[in-house]
Amino acid sequence: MMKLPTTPLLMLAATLAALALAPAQAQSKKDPDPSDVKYHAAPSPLADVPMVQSTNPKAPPMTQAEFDVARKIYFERCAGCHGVLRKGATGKPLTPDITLGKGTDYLKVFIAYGSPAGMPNWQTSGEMTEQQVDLMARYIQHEAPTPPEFGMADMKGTWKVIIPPEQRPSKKMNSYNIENIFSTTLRDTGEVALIDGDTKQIINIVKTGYAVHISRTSASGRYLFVIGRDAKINMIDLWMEKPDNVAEIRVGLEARSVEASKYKGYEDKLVIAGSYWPPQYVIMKGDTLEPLKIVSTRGNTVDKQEYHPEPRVASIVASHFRPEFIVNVKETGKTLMVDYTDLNALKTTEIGTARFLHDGGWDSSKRYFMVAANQSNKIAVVDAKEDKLVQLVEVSKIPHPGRGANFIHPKFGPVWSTGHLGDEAISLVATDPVKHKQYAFKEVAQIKGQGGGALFIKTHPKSTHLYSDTPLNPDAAIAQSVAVFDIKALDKGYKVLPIAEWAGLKDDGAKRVVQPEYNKAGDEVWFSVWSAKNKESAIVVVDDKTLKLKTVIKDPRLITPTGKFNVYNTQHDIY
Ligand code: DHE
Repeated sequence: MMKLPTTPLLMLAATLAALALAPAQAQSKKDPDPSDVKYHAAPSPLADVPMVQSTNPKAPPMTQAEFDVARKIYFERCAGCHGVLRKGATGKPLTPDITLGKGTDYLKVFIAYGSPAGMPNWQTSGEMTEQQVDLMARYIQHEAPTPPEFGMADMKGTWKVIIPPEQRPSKKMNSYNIENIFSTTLRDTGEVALIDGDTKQIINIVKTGYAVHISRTSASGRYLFVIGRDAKINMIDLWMEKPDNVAEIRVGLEARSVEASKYKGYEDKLVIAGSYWPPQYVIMKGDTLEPLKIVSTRGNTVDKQEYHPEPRVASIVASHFRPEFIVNVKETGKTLMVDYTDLNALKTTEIGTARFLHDGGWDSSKRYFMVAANQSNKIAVVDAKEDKLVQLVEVSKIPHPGRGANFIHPKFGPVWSTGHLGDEAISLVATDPVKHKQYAFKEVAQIKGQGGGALFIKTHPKSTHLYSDTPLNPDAAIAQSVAVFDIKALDKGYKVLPIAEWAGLKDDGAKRVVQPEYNKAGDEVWFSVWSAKNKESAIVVVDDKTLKLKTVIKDPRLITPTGKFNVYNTQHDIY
């Protein structure tokens, strides 16, 4: 049984916190959503990085051992929302100038009981003990320890060319249809599974970084680049008899994004990766990952023009219109158009968009990049031809598109769509400024999905279906199924496909259904059924025409599958 606070102050504050959590206190569009908070509260690899203890004499004392335990908990549970330096990110700032004034008792209540503004109830949910809550309340009154920087020497120290370019095959040495391979994230094992999209067999399980995040391809489709949360990049050559790693490097201590140059004349020439810590991006050679240029993203926010010491690099895409990478900087709300023609005289167009940039994708013409500023409830539309901001489109609560989904709407013409973490809305944003000028870059319609907790939405130019997952919805039935719409009759609502049930898993894991991904032909859709590391997971393949189950891929090696990246669709930005 959970012990309740005993001091009168704690009891009063607990009552207030409990009252504040009552349903009558409706959440505003601005409040963080609980499912979003859990989503950001994933462990950071910085938990195991040694840091210097910096004590504040005014704060309650802590021993070095206590400080180390608290620091680990902070990076495992809190840094995703409050930031590495506790200056605030999607969560509130927790620097001593703020926390010391509140005092230990007050802070303990907030940590234990949470708040209506989205702070999880760490103690009453059983995720932290009373002692741990006390430790954290004291810890956040001391100065935040700073993790080390990660510069060129550190990168070069981790850089390995496993097979040099001249020793690699000069032609494809296998009989796989490599354009239909799915690079599948095995989140908790630090691996990707390369799955043959034609035979549904696993080609290889490749060792990568910790808690792999995404895979992207080189412009030619020959190389795959996989980035782990620990900022390790693995470069996989799909021409090898058995595709495997040919180079690797660490570009920081924590990261999420990687991309390769796609502009004509620069195919397979350069790779870029963006880090959460240190806040920077690095441009590398496309055939070896040799680091060439590191650029810090520290700077001033777009709105209040205040200095932010850790603006993380979120999504990155390669422009098809210019020799540029489009780098989205989260906390400052800036989209950087990085011209890679001369790395020594780097030209960057800095576009002020909106704070909390996260994920996004191209419109169907690949001229406009649509990026979600998730806590700002906006989609920023960036014109990659003119290098300017076209529009900030107000959408619903916490848009989360993945790369989004493009289709032709009977009235509004080409639209790009996104689901939301915070509610059931699916927003359609019109993207044709020529033939449908009156609608262009407006939210022209909202349709209703199954509920909040949506992460990814997908369709394909050859399909008439639109799929929306909801893996973070608190209702298990919703988290374990997907909604599918007929694009030609959106007003008719959706059909529910019971994907997790179709997987027929032997135990009662979380079975969250996550990230629809099409095969190359655009006639089947793959879903991950994501359970804990010690439970069975699977990949369910649906026939896109009939919406019937086609195959279930099960294998003891398919542990915690999440994102899947079809080589052809990723290479050509088809979604
Ligand atoms: Fe992601 C994309 C960051 C949690 C699966 N994720 C992205 C991108 C960013 C990001 C910046 C865009 C990369 C790009 O396009 O260049 N993700 C984060 C986080 O900061 C967050 C919220 C918390 C964390 O600690 O990492 C987070 N992400 C998750 C998950 O929990 C997911 C569901 C499961 C997992 O594998 O960890 C997850 N994120 C994904 C996937 C994509 C992604 C599958 C790519 C989607 C695509 O279709 O391109």
